[in-house]
Amino acid sequence: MDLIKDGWFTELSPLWPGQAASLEVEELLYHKKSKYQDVLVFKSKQYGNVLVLDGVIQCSERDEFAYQEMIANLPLYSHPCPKKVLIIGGGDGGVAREVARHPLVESVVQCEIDEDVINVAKDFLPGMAQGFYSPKLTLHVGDGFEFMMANQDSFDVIITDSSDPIGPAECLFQEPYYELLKSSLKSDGILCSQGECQWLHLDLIKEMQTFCKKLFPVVDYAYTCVPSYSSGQIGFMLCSKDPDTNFREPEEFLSKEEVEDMAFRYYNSNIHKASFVLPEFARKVNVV
Ligand code: SPD
Repeated sequence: MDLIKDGWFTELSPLWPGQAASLEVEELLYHKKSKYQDVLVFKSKQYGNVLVLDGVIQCSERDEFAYQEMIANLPLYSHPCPKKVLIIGGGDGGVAREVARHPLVESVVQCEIDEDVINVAKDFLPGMAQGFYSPKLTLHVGDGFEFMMANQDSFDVIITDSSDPIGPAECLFQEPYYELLKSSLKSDGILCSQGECQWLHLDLIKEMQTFCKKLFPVVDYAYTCVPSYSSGQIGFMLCSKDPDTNFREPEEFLSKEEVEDMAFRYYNSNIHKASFVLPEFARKVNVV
């Protein structure tokens, strides 16, 4: 299938039947099959460089911060002392960039299976790939399941920055994966995972919340707005092993000056709190 036709990239997927968004392409920068997936990078007319895996947009330079700041900082600011963090996936480096600059984080381990994505990000998405150069980061190219099985009771926070639940990432949206996340977290650990879109995947979100509730005393769901993602929105599943966690009240409320010092472009403490308030159509079918 031609991903780029007549100068436009169109994002077609069975995950959003009957709809597709397009971005106008200025230049094709990279297109190859890695060992795991089809990897495409193009320079768009309005969204900067765009990374596409198996035909689905993963990030654009224009709006990536709305995703990376939220998936990283919602769990980090919900934990009293997030010293040791594991990132599963996140091959573009944007989540590592966000986690590494949190003042309380001492070490970050990232486990990404596809080395080609890491290299493509270093070449074409330097603003995101800066995460890979943090002295706090240890990068492990390999399978997240195997890594966590070998590293039990180890992390304060685990972030899963995955692609969508079709193909290689499907298992990351299922109960056995969450059981493994639980056993890799310390006794008061917190996880935050890419949690799909309320407009597209409410049934999946509800199913995930149901098994998460069996595993964790505290489960919640937040979302952010990302124009380049299908339906413009994406959510996060958050779970804590500590029954006293309240995701809706950040451990630290940042002043305007602190937000400016951190150079956040999306995250602040009010949006942290507000991101858990769901529209009625979603709230009423969710179990949290
Ligand atoms: N529908 C697209 C979901 C992509 C989620 N992962 C994004 C990776 C950004 N670091």
